[in-house]
Amino acid sequence: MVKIIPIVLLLSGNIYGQIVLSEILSNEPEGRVRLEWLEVYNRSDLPVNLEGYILIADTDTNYLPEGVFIDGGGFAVLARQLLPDNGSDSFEGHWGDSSGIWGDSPSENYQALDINMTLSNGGGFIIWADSLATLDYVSWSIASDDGRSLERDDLLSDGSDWHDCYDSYGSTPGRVNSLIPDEGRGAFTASVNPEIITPDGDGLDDYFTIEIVIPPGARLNAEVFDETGYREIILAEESSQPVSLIRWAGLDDKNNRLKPGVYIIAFHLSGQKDDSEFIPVVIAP
Ligand SMILES: [Ca+2]
Ligand SMILES: [Ca+2]
Repeated sequence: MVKIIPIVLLLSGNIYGQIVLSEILSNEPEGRVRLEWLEVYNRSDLPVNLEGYILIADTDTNYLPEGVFIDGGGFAVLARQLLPDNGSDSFEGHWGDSSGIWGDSPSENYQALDINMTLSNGGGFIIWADSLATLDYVSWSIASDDGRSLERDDLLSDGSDWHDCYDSYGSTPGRVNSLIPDEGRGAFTASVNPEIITPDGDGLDDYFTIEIVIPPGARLNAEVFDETGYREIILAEESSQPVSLIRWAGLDDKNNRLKPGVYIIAFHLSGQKDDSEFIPVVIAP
């Protein structure tokens, strides 16, 4: 009797090691509850079946269900509460279109499923495994900013570091993670271009372009003072945007054009980092 080797079954099995943990949101936005989630990434070119994988989050162990495939190069979100339950908060309600159904809008174009887990803000760990071995592991011991995720620096590197999300939305579920700015991890930089403006409406040097990078979790105040120390305008107040671009045309807080002269733009950082920077600028006649 000829023995038939089930090659097809072998090919359709899991490709272990291709799925990595890519993002974690443990500190829910605005003090809400049940909104924790984590994201995994398929770094192979082929669809991967999640069946057979095991997720351990602190004391909760989950065996991933049958029938869920992640496309090659695709993401999946494992959410504590994917869909609303009797009007409860849900991942779909916060990061989707709030229809109560997952997958019915362009913002829901990736796999998402419910998982049994509670992620502590201030510290915890997640293990991604199969029945044979731990495949990936991440832990955290400092609470991130409200609603700000932790992201893997490099999806293709096994031992990658992680960083607080730099995206202005605070997280990037189902899509590529935010990049650490060129200025570097934890950097605080402010630059103004040009340093002299001629706000006469000729389209040339009519406004300052102010670029600011702050560490995720910090708060920025940016104010403009005249030479006597009088505050003319607030350009940013308690802003938590890690990367921001402000255009200022030399107007005060009542929208009046400031008289020609030297002004100081003061940047103050608070929260996760305290720091200040002062940049003199000139409004020419
Ligand atoms: Ca929906
Ligand atoms: Ca992401």
